[in-house]
Amino acid sequence: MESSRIALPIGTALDRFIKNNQFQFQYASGELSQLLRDIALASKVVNREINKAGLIDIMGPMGSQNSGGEQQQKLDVLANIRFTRALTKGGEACALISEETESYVDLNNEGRYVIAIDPLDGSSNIDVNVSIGTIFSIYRRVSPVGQPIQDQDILQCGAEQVAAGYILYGSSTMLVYTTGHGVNGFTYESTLGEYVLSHPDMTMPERGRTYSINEGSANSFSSAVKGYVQFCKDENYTARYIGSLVADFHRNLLKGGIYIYPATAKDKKGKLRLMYECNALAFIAEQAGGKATDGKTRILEIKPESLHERTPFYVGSKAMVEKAESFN
Ligand code: AHM
Ligand code: MG
Repeated sequence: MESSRIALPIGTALDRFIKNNQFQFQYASGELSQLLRDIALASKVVNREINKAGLIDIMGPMGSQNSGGEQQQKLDVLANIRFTRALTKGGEACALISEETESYVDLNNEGRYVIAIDPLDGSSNIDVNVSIGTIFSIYRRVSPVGQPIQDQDILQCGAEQVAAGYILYGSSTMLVYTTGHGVNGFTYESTLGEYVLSHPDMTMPERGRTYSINEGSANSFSSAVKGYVQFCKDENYTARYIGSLVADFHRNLLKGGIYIYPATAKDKKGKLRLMYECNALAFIAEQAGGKATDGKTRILEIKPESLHERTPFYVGSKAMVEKAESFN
């Protein structure tokens, strides 16, 4: 993994870090840097709103449904508005794919980037003060700038991502991202209003002793998944399942572990969305030395056929993902 030209110390502000590492990006135009800043800014606004949840009327169901027919929470909708607004004003993005909207949003034909985002992931945890997250992927558009957006711009493989990241609204708020040159984590310092470098060059342990899977659905797992879960128990692994993908992923990134959302008898492709949940985390996992597959195929090589496509998801420490795959 390449490190930055000048290794910046812990405590460096995100803006400075982005600027310092801009040279690594093959299109060193500053637009990607601006996009990352736009996303970071919107996340600060979302963070403020999450922290107010309970005090004002922003908790609970919205009374509407998202692209997957799931109940939208008020904060889901609010977060979607915040990110959409920041990316629209920024001008660098030509299209936005979001969990919250049925089709993509056409932003600005002059923009060079396509963004896929889950503005607020972990819906079931929003109302109960448990960690939630934002997940984003950034792609270069394929069609010429100035032309209307085409399918080839939208339905790109995860391997085409130029940057990806997540924000974890947890015991502290963190932004973790990669531009394909390693993974760096920033903690939000609320008194300064800045993300500061707290986790430089993050790497995922080769193996760990934690497995994360919703065992409540065990009756509908395949015999391969049941077999792997039994293996984890035989090895006395620890079970940890928050039910917020970003939080479960982040723990495994730091400490080693595996997260699985498998196909089930009811959901043949699992629950998670390829384009705005799995691809970003797969990119980060690989950049940190981990692995992400659908149980067989590398996530980043799956060619999406539709915006809200689902995929089984195995992600985490490389040796653990490979062990889980060996049961298939
Ligand atoms: P969401 O997009 O509706 O929030 O669903 C995604 C979430 C993930 O964060 C989490 O890992 C998973 O759904 C939990 O699902 P389940 O309750 O079925 O285990
Ligand atoms: Mg989600």
